[in-house]
Amino acid sequence: MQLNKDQIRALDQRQLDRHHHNFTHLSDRLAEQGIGTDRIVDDLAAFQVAVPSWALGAGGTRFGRFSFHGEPGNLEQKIDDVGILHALTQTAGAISLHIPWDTPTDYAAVRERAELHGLTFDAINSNTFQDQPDAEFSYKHGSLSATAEKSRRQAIEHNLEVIDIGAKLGSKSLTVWLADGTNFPGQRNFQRSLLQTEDSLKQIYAGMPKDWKLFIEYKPYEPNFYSTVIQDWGTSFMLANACGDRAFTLVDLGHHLPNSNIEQIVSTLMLKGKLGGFHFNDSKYGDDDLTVGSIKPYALFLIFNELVYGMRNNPQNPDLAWMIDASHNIKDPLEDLIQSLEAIQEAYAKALLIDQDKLAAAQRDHDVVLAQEILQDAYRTDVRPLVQRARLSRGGALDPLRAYRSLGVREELIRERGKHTVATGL
Ligand code: AFD
Ligand code: MN
Ligand code: MN
Repeated sequence: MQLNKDQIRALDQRQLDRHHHNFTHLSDRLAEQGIGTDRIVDDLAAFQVAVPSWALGAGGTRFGRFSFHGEPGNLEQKIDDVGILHALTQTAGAISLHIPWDTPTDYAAVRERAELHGLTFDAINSNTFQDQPDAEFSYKHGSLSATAEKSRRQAIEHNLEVIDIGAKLGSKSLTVWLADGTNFPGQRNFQRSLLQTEDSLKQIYAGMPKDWKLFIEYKPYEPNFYSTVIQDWGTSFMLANACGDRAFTLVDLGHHLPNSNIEQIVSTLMLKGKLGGFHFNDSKYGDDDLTVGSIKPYALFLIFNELVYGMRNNPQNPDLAWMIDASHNIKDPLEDLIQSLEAIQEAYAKALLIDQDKLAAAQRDHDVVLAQEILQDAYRTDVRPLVQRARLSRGGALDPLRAYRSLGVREELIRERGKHTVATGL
């Protein structure tokens, strides 16, 4: 299924006057504060987020999975789903694949399909947290950190193969999320695990094409509950430094212990030129993978404030790879992703409203109250007309969720694919 711009434009026709009215009202108000909207709208329109291939079906928990009808049953259909998201939101211009779940059979066909939807292939992900049916050696006791040399070798080879697959599709980066760790004290030697991991990552790094980047994710617990080898940003940062200039830390919003100051982590990494990518989601307790902005929208805004600051002031940090990493147990995955994309755009728009010069002056004057007012004034602004204008400028829908429903997208997908297809993924 593919949506075209005429369908979307026709649908929006009746809402256009209202949008123009709201936009003019907001830009007049912002103009009074000396804030121009043109640049903000351009920045928003240029902002593209990759959608993970593993978030297009129903997720699940260890207790069960409630299937969602019309799920994509193969890679081509996953690309179609992201194409639908991109047509509506104009901010999902890339897909992030996970191997072996998404190993292509026909590369030319897969590339062509992506081009048709205007999509590129973002960071590609390896999987050494599951044993594959045809695997010779098990990851039960670790993969890149494994004491067993054969498991470790197999995990390194897998990552090298993933790089080859990504290169054929035009990806330019590899994301490694390492589940390795232990469940009980004494189970393994911490130092040995870390050294093995560093050595494995260096071998993977050496196998990347020279224009590729390596992103190293961290996470404090799960699936292991006593220790995780790459447990925090410091460990990831240390490993990225050990690998080289093209290795970076990847921040996943759900991979922190409760109440961690993620915006400060972002700020430190950008100062050091080592923030490579971002996985957006939201969380109440742990790696909950909930819809972006559904639990802590103010924290998301504060994170974007640091991202905007870093993008303006830290040329030592490369352009970031923006990705969503969420999972959907009870929502239509595409609706959930539309909500996530909207929340990301809103938080970014609000951060762009912050008057950085005024904030710096308030900080210099130790005017704590004014500094808070500056942040919260931006946060309280309803920026939706700006986000809508950015979408409109690229041919997207004024209200993507409403468009998705009135175009009957899910119904059409069920008609095409049937009720019982199951997407591979988490
Ligand atoms: C799991 C991990 C991590 C990773 C994703 C894909 O927690 O977030 O990015 O799998 O490998 O969700
Ligand atoms: Mn992640
Ligand atoms: Mn996660």
